[in-house]
Amino acid sequence: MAPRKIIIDTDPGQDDAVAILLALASPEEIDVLGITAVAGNVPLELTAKNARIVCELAGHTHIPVYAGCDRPLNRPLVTAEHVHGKTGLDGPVLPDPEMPLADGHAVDFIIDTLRAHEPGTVTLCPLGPLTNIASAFQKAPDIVDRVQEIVLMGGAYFEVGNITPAAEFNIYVDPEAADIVFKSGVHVVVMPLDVTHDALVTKHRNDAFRALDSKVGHAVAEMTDFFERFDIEKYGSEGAPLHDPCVTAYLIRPELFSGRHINVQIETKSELTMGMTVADWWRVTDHPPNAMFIGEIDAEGFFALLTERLARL
Ligand SMILES: [Ca+2]
Repeated sequence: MAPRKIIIDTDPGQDDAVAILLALASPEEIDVLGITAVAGNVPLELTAKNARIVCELAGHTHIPVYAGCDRPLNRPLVTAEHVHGKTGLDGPVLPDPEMPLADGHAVDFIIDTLRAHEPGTVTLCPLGPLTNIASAFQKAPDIVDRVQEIVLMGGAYFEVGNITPAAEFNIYVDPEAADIVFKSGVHVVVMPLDVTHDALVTKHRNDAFRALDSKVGHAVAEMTDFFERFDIEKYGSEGAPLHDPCVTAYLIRPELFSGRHINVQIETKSELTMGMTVADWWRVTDHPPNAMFIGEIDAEGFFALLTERLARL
């Protein structure tokens, strides 16, 4: 089978970095057409820089990286330096990128790419707030039907929230954008906290990254070392959840994941529960399904895949 063509929309972020590395290490399954940066974990200037740092770390300097929206559709930006550090990629010492940003706006790249390819052949992989994707859908409604699928990290049902008691960070930062995406009619595969909180980098798993004894292996080990401190303090878990790599792992080995095809809606009105992903897990309404909401991951298989692929870089 030909590799699946994707655009990675991202706000790196240590876990975004690992998601990108996994994609770039997997050319049999994934063809990365481009990377679009969005404001999220840290401001746009840093996410656009970090995306290029990651491409250079992987030795894939030919991948075009575009800067996109620097703030949510209609609210101020909320960032997460408390998790990811001041740079967004705290942990390893990595050189500033030499590769330039690609010319043009990320939103136009998304639009042009979807128009240039056969309908149903390009998948969007958002790993941050959905601002770029929603902006593209608003600016060029003709592209919506051309999207093969959206596979995203965001939301939560049983785990509820990580930035507020009710909301997961990516959705909370730009709930209006998320609302547009979930109502777009494009089939969405959702990797919520319910799943990513089972993808924990335990000491044993982090040692496996370090044991690769490569530039990439050490960098990934140091990145997870850094943001693990936050999660261990907060949740008392045995390691940091690797949220975003669940998206790229799904494209390679969907059988590692299982979920339910259900209706998912986004809260955009209530201040108390703003950005909540209201997932009809128990199918108590007759709202039509719009998403495959993932509930379980084979964590051992996931980390085996990740370690095996990172070894190639
Ligand atoms: Ca992210």
